Amino acid sequence: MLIHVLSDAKCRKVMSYPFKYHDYFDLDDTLPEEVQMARDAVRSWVDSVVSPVIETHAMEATFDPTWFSELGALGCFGPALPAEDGGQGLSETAYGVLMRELERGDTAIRSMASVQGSLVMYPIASFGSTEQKEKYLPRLGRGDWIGCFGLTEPGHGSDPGSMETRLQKVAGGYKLSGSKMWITNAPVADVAVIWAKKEDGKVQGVLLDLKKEGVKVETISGKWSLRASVTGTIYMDEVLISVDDLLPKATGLGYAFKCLNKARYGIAWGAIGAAMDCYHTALSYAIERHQFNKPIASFQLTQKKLAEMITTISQAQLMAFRLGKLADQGAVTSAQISMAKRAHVEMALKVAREARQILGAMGITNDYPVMRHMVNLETVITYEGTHDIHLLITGHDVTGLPAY
Ligand code: TGC
Ligand code: FAD
Repeated sequence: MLIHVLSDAKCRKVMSYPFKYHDYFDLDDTLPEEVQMARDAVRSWVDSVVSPVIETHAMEATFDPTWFSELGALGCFGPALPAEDGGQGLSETAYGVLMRELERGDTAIRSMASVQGSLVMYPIASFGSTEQKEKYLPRLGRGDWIGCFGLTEPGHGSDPGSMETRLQKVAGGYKLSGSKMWITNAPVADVAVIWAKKEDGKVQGVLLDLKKEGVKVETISGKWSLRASVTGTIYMDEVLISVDDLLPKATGLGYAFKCLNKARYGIAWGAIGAAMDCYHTALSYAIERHQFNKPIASFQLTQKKLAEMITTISQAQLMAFRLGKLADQGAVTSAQISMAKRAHVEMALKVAREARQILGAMGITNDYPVMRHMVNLETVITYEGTHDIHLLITGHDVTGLPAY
């Protein structure tokens, strides 16, 4: 049943619809009880802790650092990793559902979890030594330490294989030199997973303590998007690296891409959360807002927008649940993940733009979450592989011919 308690068009906090209205095919009912409980805990945290303050944080380009430990306590960092690796031992589907819930709040929150869990904990758990796992994973899982992932460079984004960051062999280890740009959380991180080329031309994953001599981190300012997330540039000037800091099983660019598969999978689910929040807001507003003495929801053109929004959201939800099933069976391909990441981010952006129109002038304000989601999604359509790169990955997969 819809709940209509909205007295002031500017007050979104009182708008409340049962979740069923965003889950048209009752897909969440198919989740095991433990996953529904984890989802409810994260949803409740987002609604009570994030949503009341996120507009202010986004306007001021800040975030609450206590969110890291709270996300850790909620099990949002690597939920599908085994408990001994700092995770929760949940399914890949559960991981996706939690990312969807976080991104209902804000992309920045989901990004915190994506980077920590999929881009830092996952490579340590999968390619790290026993000592590295023991040192980092419990702390990262709890959110006591913050990690970041450095693949992109100022001159090399879509083409990380041309990276210039170098690992040079010296007595007692290696010297690491180069720079990594657009690195989520770098300014607040303790450790970075850095991808660098060795003298033999092979790409190597390295664990870099960001307090080491020779490391400098600068915050990137002036972002119109992902404003509640901090992004930085990491400069490395002949930083001494011990052999023990190399991820022993991460030699080859493909290992960096394996991490991206995990994070892109989370984005494929997360973008749906942003779309659901925009749809929810637009539906509530359209029913309450009157023009020509009628709710604007009674006009066919508004209904077309709303009906198409929930149709495309439902299509994405169905694809995400199938993707989750394949991931749980260990059968998902990186090309399937690319297709879902691309399609769902595009869907979410379209939903956000339509929702913004339904809200009229109010749609451009921070009284509603729509414009914030919309500008966040402009980052999501670019990071973790741009919209066009994912199209080319699908093209490569179906033709066997790379067009990069
Ligand atoms: P290519 O020659 O095709 O491949 C090199 C090696 O990697 C293997 N490989 C993969 N392995 C696993 N999963 C994948 N998705 C893989 N893609 C490729 C490949 O088999 C090969 O292995 P081997 O053993 O034969 O050497 O590589 P390429 O250099 O031609 O590049 C292809 C392309 C364009 C698809 C790739 O470079 C790409 O995906 N570019 C996009 C870069 C990107 O996504 N960067 C993301 C940076 S991290 C980020 O944005 C974090 S945002 C964090 C947040 O949420 O806040
Ligand atoms: P470019 O590669 O320069 O691309 C520019 C345009 O050219 C795009 O439209 C692209 O699709 C197109 N293009 C490029 N090559 C081709 C081609 N072969 N065919 C057709 N078109 C092509 N990176 C990290 O390593 N770690 C992070 O934590 C991280 N966080 C980020 C956070 C934010 C807020 C942002 C905005 C980015 C982040 N990134 C991170 C970087 C992100 O992954 C890159 O921005 C992305 O991979 C694209 O690289 P680029 O920006 O250099 O664009």
